[in-house]
Amino acid sequence: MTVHRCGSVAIVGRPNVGKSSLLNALVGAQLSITSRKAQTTRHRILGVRTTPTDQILFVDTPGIQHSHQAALNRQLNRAALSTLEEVDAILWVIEAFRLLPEDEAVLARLPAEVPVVLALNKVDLFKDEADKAQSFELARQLSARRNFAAVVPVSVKKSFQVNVLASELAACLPEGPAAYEEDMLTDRSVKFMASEIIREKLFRLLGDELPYEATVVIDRFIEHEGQKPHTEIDATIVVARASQKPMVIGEGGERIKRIGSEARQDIMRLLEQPVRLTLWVKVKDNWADDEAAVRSFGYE
Ligand SMILES: Nc1nc2c(ncn2[C@@H]2O[C@H](COP(=O)(O)OP(=O)(O)OP(=O)(O)O)[C@@H](O)[C@H]2O)c(=O)[nH]1
Ligand SMILES: [Mg+2]
Repeated sequence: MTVHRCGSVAIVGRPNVGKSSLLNALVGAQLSITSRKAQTTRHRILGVRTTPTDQILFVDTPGIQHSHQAALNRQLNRAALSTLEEVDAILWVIEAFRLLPEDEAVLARLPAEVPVVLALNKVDLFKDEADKAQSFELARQLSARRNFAAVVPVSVKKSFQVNVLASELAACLPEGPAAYEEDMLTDRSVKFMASEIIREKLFRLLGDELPYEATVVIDRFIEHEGQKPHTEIDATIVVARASQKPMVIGEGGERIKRIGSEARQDIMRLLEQPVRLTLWVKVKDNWADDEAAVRSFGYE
């Protein structure tokens, strides 16, 4: 008889290595937003993967980083690091082709007593055999420094070895029954998911122009039932400085319109009903530096 396993896995790594992309691939749903910008993830996101033999409770975390010392950053690091002590296993993600000082800092913080699976992500970016050999050498050197439960090269982009990674992680978990219903994917509310989708569009459409402190607050979220069910959402994009407001709005309001229409499409898909979305832009001076403001936006 095969055993059933269930437990939690924290996904950690420096910013931008593909942690949230990997979570979405492992769970098979867009639960955690992703973008080219570092520090896209700001909250712990739970994603549940259920198979007949196991259930893995993945916790996506903000990228651990040390270059900025603003209050927002301290909160993000705290969120990521405190998760490490509470889980049954850790998935440490790096880019397959390089190890930066920030990766080293993460390695140094992995608790000794928790099993760690190392994922070498983005192997689709290898240009030739030499790149591959270099990555193999990197994996060998890291394995000499820490006894990993497994080392798995993966590519989220090419869907390469994502299932192999899941099996390796499941093998690290304790025996036990499933903690959640089979169809449960996350513990986050639809309201939270809606605000995250808007933030993703903001990050993706403004790219490097927008400082990373921008955030989204849902002011109103009303689910109308009856003959024509639909959801009405008012949301405010909060930027740190007055000069950032025109960037978000764009010429003739073209930017904010695009953010709104792309976000609305995704939220409609999530809620499976029509959505009316109204966006506002507000300036809040230096909120990323202010502990009280960071807390009031829900980053704890
Ligand atoms: N080429 C390639 N790009 C990838 C792969 N996985 C993720 N990416 C890209 O890497 C970027 C960062 O991905 P995220 O999933 O947001 O990274 P993250 O580690 O969650 O980043 P933070 O939340 O900022 O810490 C995005 O542009 C992804 O599309 C992959 O397998 N191959
Ligand atoms: Mg992320």
